[in-house]
Amino acid sequence: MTHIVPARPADTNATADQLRATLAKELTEARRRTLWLVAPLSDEDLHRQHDPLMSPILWDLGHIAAFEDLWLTRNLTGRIEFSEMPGLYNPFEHPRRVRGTLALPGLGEARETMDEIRTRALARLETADFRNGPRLLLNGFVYRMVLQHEYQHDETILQTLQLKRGSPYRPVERRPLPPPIDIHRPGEMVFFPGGSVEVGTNDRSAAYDNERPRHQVNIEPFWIDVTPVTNGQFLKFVEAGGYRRRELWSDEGWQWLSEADVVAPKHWEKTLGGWTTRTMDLIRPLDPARPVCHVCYHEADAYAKFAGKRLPTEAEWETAASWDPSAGVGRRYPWGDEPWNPELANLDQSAFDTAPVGACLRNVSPIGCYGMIGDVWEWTSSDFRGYPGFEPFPYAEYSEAFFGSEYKVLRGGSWATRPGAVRATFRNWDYPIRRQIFSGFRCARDA
Ligand code: AVJ
Ligand code: FE
Repeated sequence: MTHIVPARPADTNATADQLRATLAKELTEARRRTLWLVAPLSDEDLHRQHDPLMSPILWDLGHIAAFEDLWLTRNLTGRIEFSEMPGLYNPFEHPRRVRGTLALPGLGEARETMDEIRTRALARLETADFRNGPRLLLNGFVYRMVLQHEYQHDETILQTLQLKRGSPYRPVERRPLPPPIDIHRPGEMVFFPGGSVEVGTNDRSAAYDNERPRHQVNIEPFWIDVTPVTNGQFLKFVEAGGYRRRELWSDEGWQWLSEADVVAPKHWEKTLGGWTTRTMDLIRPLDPARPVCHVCYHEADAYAKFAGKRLPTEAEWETAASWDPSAGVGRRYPWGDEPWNPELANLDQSAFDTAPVGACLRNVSPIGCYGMIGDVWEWTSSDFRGYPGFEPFPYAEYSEAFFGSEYKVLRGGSWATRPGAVRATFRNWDYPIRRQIFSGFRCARDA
């Protein structure tokens, strides 16, 4: 009697090999980028704590490698014994403000450790089973989690470099940006008629736990700005005494303002010739066409009140960014499901600046909002909380530990975000007083 072996789909191995090759290539590319960003830095710049809010860059490098070791070699199949590695590079054991006092290795030693961990991770990848393994490995999820972790720390490093002490950071090279375009009136809005939409995702191959599950929400009709609020618009708020008008600020915002002693967005400076802004080593006269950047939630909220508007909720933001009313589906990106390229949005760091709003003509959502992905993270009015039915996966310290009313959600990524780390459903969060992030906003209004 012939033994009938159930046929395996012919491409099973080929597909797994392809996935292995793709992931290996992405890991290599991610590391090349990280090292490219830090290449111009001296040993002193790498070890220094440039700001109490930020780690020494060497800590980020060691932490990137330790996280990779934890997830891609030690935790890959067995049960997850700890969710963050113990020791020097555990973020919970050592808050950012004290990381300058840790005994961090030199760059040479750090790079040896990074290489050694990478070699083991790549060797282990060769035998990874993406189909029958634990959920962590299914479809290669854990590799994309580790990749996104490195991408996110690249943006963290760029925040540090924007705050750098001593001589400003000078990038090795800058990708050119599209010229300004004169088709949108500042503050112009589009209408969404309301109704039942879906937000979030059920994807388990790349999405974070906080993006799941996909769920229905009922949205009231609303208006939302076609572009992020520009420097030109925000300057009107500054010049109208916005920072001194109590009635524009929430109690919490006013409290922050009285302690912070702030009169304009971070990195704006008033000179005899007018306001200037600085991005890394580039100081220029305030460009009215670029999105305002480095504002905290309270400044965004006060501006919105000044303009007779409000901030969007994150469900409104996601609807405006990705909901296609005619198809009744959400897109991965405003422009569709096509993977990012430099013409679609200002992402991926190498421009080292924001672009004029609306300049990426294809960066438009079905309802007509421009620039929802890239340039600046956009503050929403929503607290960072789990969606209905949220389940922590694979570790509670990524998202769940931060749920509650302390953090506000930001959406859409910035010029400093790597494309693999953002999509219409991606949720970022920070304290409402924070301005070190590449953060701006757009406004909404009730119908
Ligand atoms: C998602 C940007 C808020 O930096 O705290 C990095 C990302 N989590 N390592 C952060 C993160 C663990 C996280 N944010
Ligand atoms: Fe981290």
